[in-house]
Parts: sequence; C-alpha cells; structure tokens
Amino acid sequence: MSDTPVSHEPDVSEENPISEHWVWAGHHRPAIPRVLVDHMTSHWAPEPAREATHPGAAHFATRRHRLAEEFPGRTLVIPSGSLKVRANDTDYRFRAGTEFVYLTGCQDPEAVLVIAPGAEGPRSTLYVAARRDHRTHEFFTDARYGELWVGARRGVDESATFFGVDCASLEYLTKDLESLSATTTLVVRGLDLEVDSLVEAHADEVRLNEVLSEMRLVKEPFEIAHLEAAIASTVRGFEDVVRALPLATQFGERVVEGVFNLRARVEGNDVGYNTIAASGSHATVLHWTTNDGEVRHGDLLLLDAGVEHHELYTADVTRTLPVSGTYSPAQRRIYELVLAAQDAALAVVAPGVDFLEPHRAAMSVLAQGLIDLGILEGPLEDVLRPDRQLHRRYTLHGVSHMLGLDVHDCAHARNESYFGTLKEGYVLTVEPGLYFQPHDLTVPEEYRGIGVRIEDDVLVTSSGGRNLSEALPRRADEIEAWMAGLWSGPSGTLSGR
Ligand SMILES: [Mn+2]
Repeated sequence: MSDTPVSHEPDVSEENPISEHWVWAGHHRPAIPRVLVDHMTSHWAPEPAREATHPGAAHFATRRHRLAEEFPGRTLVIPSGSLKVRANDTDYRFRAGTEFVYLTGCQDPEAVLVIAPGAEGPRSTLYVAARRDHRTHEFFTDARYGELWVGARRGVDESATFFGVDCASLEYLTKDLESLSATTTLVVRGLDLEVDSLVEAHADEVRLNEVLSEMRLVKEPFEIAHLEAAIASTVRGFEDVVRALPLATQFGERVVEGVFNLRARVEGNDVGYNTIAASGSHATVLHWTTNDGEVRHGDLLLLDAGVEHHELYTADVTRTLPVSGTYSPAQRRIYELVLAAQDAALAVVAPGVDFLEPHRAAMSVLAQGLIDLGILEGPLEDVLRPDRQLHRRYTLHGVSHMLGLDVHDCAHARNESYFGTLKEGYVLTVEPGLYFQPHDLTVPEEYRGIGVRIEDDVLVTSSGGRNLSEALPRRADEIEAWMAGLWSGPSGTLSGR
C-alpha cells in the first residue's frame, strides 16, 4: 500500500502539466486523473500494417533532385501550410500547399520539407507531426492531433516508409530552422507564418517560386492520368446537376452547388475551387460563388466547376445549360457564337504555337459576332486594334490558363515561360465567354442578362491538342439531347455510375 495519499485536487497547470496523480488537459478542461491516463494508454491491440509506398514516391524524389540542382549550395524550405481557423477552435478542412505536394506527395498540415546540400548530393528531410496514438495521453487529450479525436494518421516512421524520404518529428523543426543561415536558405513563403518568421527573407526566393511553377508546366503521364480522373468525376458531377435541375428550380442555385460538390467529395478530395453556379444574369458575374439565387425555367445556368482528385489535380470545366432543356432562339444565338469562338481556339492548340494564339482566334470570332449583332461597329481590324479592344466589355477575360494541381496552375512562372510557346505535355483551359450585363444599354434588350462560357481542358500532344473533357457535350443540339436523356433515365442522387 502506498503511503502517499491520493489527492483529489489537481496539482497541475499549464506550466507544470504532469504530476504523480493528475495530467493537465488544457484551458477550460478538467485535469485528468493519472490512473485514467494509464488505463487509456494500455491494452490496445497492435495496429494493422499500412500500405507500403506511395506510387509516386520515385517521381517526387526526382523532382526534389531537379529542384536542388537549380539551387546549388542552398537550403530550400517548403511548408505544407498551417491549419486555418474558421471560427474559434474549428479549422477549415486542410488542403496542403501545391509546391509541397508536388515534391513529397504528402498532404499533412503543418509539415515542412527541407532540402539541404550535402557532400553526397542534396538531402531531403520531411518534418511531420509525430503520432499521438495510445502510447501517449495526447491520444485523448489533444483535440487537434490526438488519434481518438481526429483518427489515426502517419507519423514519422510511417511517413518515411510511405513517401520514401527521411522524416523527422515536427518538434525539432524550430531548432533546425533557427540553425540555418539566412544567406543560403530560401523559403516558399505565405503558407506557414511560423516558418516564415524563423528564416529571414531572401531576394532569391522569387526564383524559387518561378522554378517550382516552371517545373510543373509539362505534365508527366501519371499527372495526366490524375487530371483525367478528375475530369471524369467532373463529367459525372455535371450529369448529377442536370438530373437535379427540377429540384434546383424549387430551391435555387444552392442545389446546383450542393449536388456538384457531393460528387466531388464522393469521388475526389473536394472541389478544386469554389463552384460557380450562376443562373440567369448571375452568369454575367465572372466568379459568382454566392450561389444563393433562383434557377428559373427559361433561364440559362452557367456551371463552372471542377472535381479535385485525391492527389489534388483538378478539373476546370464550364457548361452553359438551358434550365428548361431547350435554348431560346436568343440564347442559342449567343451560345453558338461562343461555341464557334471555342472551336476556333481549340483548332489552333498545338506544340510550338504561341500561348495566346487560342485567345486571339477566339477573340476574332467573338468580335466579328459582336459586329454582326450590331453591338460593335466594324470593321473587325478596328475593333481588335491593341489601342481600342472595345469587345472586351463583353468578353471580359483571357481564354486560357494552365491547369494542374492548382486551377490556375504554374502561377509564378516567368512571363516568357508561361506566355511562350505551347509544349507537348502542357494542359490548359480553352474558355471563351460572352457576358451581357442586365443593365448594359449598348446591348439589344433580348440579350441583356445572358452570360455564356464554354470551357474545356486541353492537353497539348505531339501533333495538336486533345480535349480531355470532350465527354461533356458542347454543341447546343447535343446538350439538349444529353439533358433529355438524363431526365428520362434513373433519377436521384448519384444515380449515374
Ligand atoms: Mn478556368
């Protein structure tokens, strides 16, 4: 028998979290009896073995090596990003930083990749949070990482095996970063403010971001497979939305967003960007993501949405659909003009072609169309003159951007790379649109409030372009037939596939 009486008063605090009888559990939470901790951390069956290696591990190692070669003698720090508070003690769902995922395949929050020069070549260390499994009281006292709270996850050893890279516990990160020289260390900033504050900024970090974007311009075959998977799920999401249109006419754009996003969660990680579910004149607002409007019979629905696949590659597709299933004559006129512009743009995608060539091809068709509709005064050359460009009141945006892990991928590539010539393996969107604001007095009344965008995802091949999203119909007749077909088939949530 112990001669020490068990205290019924916790003798622990934040400064002194563990005593013989009590364990500190955090602010506003009662201390936990030591005997309960012992009980909670014992008598658990061993865990089943996990999958051995990430299928992309060898690719990630090659990428780290290529990156290090661009920065000899430098230590490179690439964080996954910190959790972001949504409200008080609840966070947004975490999405790891693109550069970090590209170099590791890891999607952990608060993790950091450090690539340091070494005598035998660059050495990569991935800092990840240690397990909070039943070997520690944090198992049930740590609401952010404790595995009873958030589920089991990979720790240091499991991550090293799975991602094929040396790993260290996050608890050593601060000390290790503080020991780095500010003159030779470059950080990808803006993702993890704590990491940013530990290493002084360096002018060459601009170059680090450029290289990380430019490395991603050409997609490897396994990346294209991920994009294709994201696009296939996106196609099914569009089909879901068509099936749900009767419900949307009852409850509005929220149904469109909810139904598409359901498919994104069922088949992918999430949506790659906030779904644009724009009905009626909301279609003339480029990034309408409020999605709280009505969906009226007789209006158009512009749906710009993409599923982000599990490895975080995203689709980016837009269709403009007649809510009733049939385009009105005025809607069809504008639709076919945008379609002709997209056809012209798609036709010129090929290696060696200027990045802006699809844009120019589309703009010439749209500008001529605006002249034919009596909205602009010709001739075409005058409209398109660099010092005039009046068509842009209605076309509003460029026709292409790169697509990959980010929806606007490779954003830090230098202008001369991004706006250079297309190369085999690039994936870009082709997405012309026409937007007639509801109060635009330069537009005939019958067209006011009409917004049309058609967007596909195109891979540059050795000889031209391959439309990766061609499974979704683009032509007006085909869209009407496709919608009618979906309405005559099985209805209900996720009924396709
Ligand atoms: Mn886009």
